[in-house]
Amino acid sequence: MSELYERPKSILPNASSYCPGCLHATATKIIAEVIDELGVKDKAIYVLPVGCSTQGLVSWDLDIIGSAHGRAPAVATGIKRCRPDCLVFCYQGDGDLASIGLAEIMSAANRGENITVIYANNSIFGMTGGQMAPTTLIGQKATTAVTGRQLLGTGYPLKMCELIKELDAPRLVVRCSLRTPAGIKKARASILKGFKNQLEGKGFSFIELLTNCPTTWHTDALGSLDFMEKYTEKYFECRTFTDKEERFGE
Ligand SMILES: Cc1ncc(C[n+]2csc(CCOP(=O)(O)OP(=O)(O)O)c2C)c(N)n1
Ligand code: SF4
Ligand SMILES: [Mg+2]
Repeated sequence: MSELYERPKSILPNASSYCPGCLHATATKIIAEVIDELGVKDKAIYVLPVGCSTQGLVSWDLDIIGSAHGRAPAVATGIKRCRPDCLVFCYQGDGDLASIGLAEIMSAANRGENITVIYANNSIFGMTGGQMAPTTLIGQKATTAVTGRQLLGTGYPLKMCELIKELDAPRLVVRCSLRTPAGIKKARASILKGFKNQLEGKGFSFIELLTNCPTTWHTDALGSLDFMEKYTEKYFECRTFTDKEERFGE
């Protein structure tokens, strides 16, 4: 094993407790790889949200601070303003960021805070057992939408990149899918760019990662990848929405 794979320094040797096939684990790994590549392990601070991404607590060998549900961008704002030398990032799910935390993410993005937000969109409240999220697809089943989400009464699934790209302040707004190796490579490069933007003082970066939840989607790992290809990626377009080189405010 060790000949084939070297564990990133920013990852703890603990076994991950994500469900089998969960792409949160892939995101955890590439974020750690990027932190290693930039050599910023000792000054990285992860702002912990609520949801399955809290597994970062036992996965990353980083400084970590908890925040109330959805409030991670506000907490990250405070930390970054006090400790501008640190790399401050959020890794939030769609229930956390696009539902209860919608005000915090939009406000932090609009202020052009010099932080990096990585957003794992699996179109469901995973940790709590599969309730409908703002991102749940039309027709997708959830415990609170047993026959599938209906347009009338719940509206369209929220597209966070498309909302945030309308603001003038963000420097980077990009959506990638972790379904394929090419998508993972693009996601890794985007996270690297988002962290570099922060280290160079450029301002707010938002990287959305399309992920899965085999457990609450009631499928196996491969079935969840099929679902992503057939449905998730058809609705949530993977592309770069904003990529500005200049610093916000200059
Ligand atoms: C104030 C508050 N409301 C509700 C909850 C319950 N809760 C825990 S995780 C979660 C949803 C997380 O979903 P998401 O952000 O999509 O993350 P995922 O688990 O899907 O990765 C909710 C509603 C809570 N912990 N605190
Ligand atoms: S419940 Fe879903 S999102 Fe959470 S660890 Fe399991 S598969 Fe991943
Ligand atoms: Mg989710």
